[in-house]
Amino acid sequence: AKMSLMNPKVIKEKSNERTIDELAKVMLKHTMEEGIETVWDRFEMQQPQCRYCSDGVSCSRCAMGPCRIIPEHHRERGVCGADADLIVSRNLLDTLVTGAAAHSDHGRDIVETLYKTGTGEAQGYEITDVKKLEKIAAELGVETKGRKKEEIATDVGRQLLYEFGTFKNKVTFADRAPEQTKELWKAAGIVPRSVDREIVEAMHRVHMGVGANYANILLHGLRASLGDGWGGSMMGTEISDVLFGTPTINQSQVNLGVLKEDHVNISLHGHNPMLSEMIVRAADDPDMKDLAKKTGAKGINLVGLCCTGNELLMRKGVPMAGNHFNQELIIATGALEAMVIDYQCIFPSLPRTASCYHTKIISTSEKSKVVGSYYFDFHPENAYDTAKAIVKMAINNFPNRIPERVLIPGKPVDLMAGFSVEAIVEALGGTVKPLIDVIASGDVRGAVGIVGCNNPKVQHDYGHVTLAKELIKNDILCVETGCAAVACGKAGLLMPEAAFLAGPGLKGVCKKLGIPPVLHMGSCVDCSRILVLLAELAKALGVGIDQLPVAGAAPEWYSQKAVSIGSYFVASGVYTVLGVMPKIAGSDNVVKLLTSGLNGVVNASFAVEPDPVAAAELITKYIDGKRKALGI
Ligand code: XCC
Repeated sequence: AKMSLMNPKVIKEKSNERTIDELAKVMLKHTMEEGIETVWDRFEMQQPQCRYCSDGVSCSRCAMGPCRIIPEHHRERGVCGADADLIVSRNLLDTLVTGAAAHSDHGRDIVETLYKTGTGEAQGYEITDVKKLEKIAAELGVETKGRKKEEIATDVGRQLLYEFGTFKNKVTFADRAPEQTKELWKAAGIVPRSVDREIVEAMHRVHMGVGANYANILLHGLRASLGDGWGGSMMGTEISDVLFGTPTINQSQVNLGVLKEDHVNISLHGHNPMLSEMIVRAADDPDMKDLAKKTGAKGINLVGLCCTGNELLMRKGVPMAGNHFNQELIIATGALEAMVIDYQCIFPSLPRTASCYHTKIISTSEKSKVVGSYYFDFHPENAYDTAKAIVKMAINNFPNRIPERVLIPGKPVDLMAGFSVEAIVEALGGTVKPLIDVIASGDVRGAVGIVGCNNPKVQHDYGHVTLAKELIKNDILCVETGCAAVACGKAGLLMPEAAFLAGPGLKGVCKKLGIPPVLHMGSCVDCSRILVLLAELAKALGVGIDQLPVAGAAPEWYSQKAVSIGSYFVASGVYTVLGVMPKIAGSDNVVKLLTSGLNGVVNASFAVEPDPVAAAELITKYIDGKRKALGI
């Protein structure tokens, strides 16, 4: 029965306005008809959003407040005396290090898993990429000769865990940056000393009566972001590669159509592959396959969502159900037996959505217990057994599916993924030189990293897909991570055939190498792969990262993690264009510093441009300027 009181015409209009994902449109229409609330409905209900908070000039950090800056009413300072510049910069630093902490705590969980795999405490994990483990060991000064991989892993794990604290005062992977870039960091005083220290110091600085100079506060933000990008996130990426394998180019499928009507469908949602990889192994267990058949299903179908989905897609070719704003819609298909979550980007209201269906939400992290979910206490020590118990719960839920309520809205789209730096270099024949040659010849004008999320302030996927299409048209290669990559996957841009949309130079290069014009480089922590690629290109050319004809973009970002990513891009010398305005408009000084002042510090800055077509123009002009400066 149709529950909705909404007019069918309004429903149709809204589904078209909210997303460009064709299958999401079908599901949105369905949710509106059934009266199931989604992120777009909640966004509408929150309108109008507070102007003071939007501009960053409200402060509720201490008990003398809350305060707001309202110049027209002569409220120029908070009770403590902080002006708009200080309030905005403190709020921004807080946002940035929340993101840095999220990435880096994920990185630590992975490093700890490696350590416990080495000592034999972890259950079911293996060291898969020994070559990478040995390379990292050499960087850390860990002896490898004549030693077992488990011994090396224990020492590598321990050395990296030291880099979270204050004992070592060094983030080793930051040494991978070119000398010129490191010189800029030294001159600005933003060389990261450790992962956690910069985050904790940021929280100290935002306490009343500590940080009082907006520029000083923001510079520390850059340092903390470098500790994330070249530290916590890079550890997350590199050690996940060691444990689960470095991605190689593969083909898979994407969108809500990856669900299978006759299978037990399990979606893996969140970020950390230490859980999702183990579910993949458990679902392959013959006992589980037999059990699935006994319940009448043809098999078990694992699908990804958000970044843990990206991790599985990159390494295992596991099909991807969608990005951030597909998470409620997949439940509304009525075909999902379980959604297994770890942490980050998971709507706390998912159990409410699931209560309209048979779907079980299964939480697994003590950091992310969700009211209304089934909780499994997942740790490296009990990983395989717990993963099996989770898969079993999902299988046993298959008979509870109500066939009349199943709506799988269409067919999946093919995509190519797995473009780790190693895979890219291999596709190029063993060095980055061919890439430098085509950039020098002008066939490829430059490269842009498009990253980040979905945000109801932007039509779902429109920002990512439009920006990528405009850039490739201008012969600019796109590399992507996170929900941006999934958006472009759904739009068909991650297939070599999409080269017909590219300019003549890029089209030729794609055809020759058999690659798409938009390369999927992984999850959000894998933005660190983009840093490594940039460092290799800059070193091969003998320049700093800031001199390369490259840029970054986050057209639909929402997360604090995206603020950290944008900041470490800029701090590493990459001009970065945001599609959603951060909460800084209340301070002209902060806006000026971030959009131009930083050019005098790290030779790069931020820009904000909500229109992706205009953003592509800005970026193309910037890249042409960099080409000219290099004399190419
Ligand atoms: Fe989350 Fe990583 Fe943003 Fe997507 S891109 S909404 S952070 S899942 Ni990472």
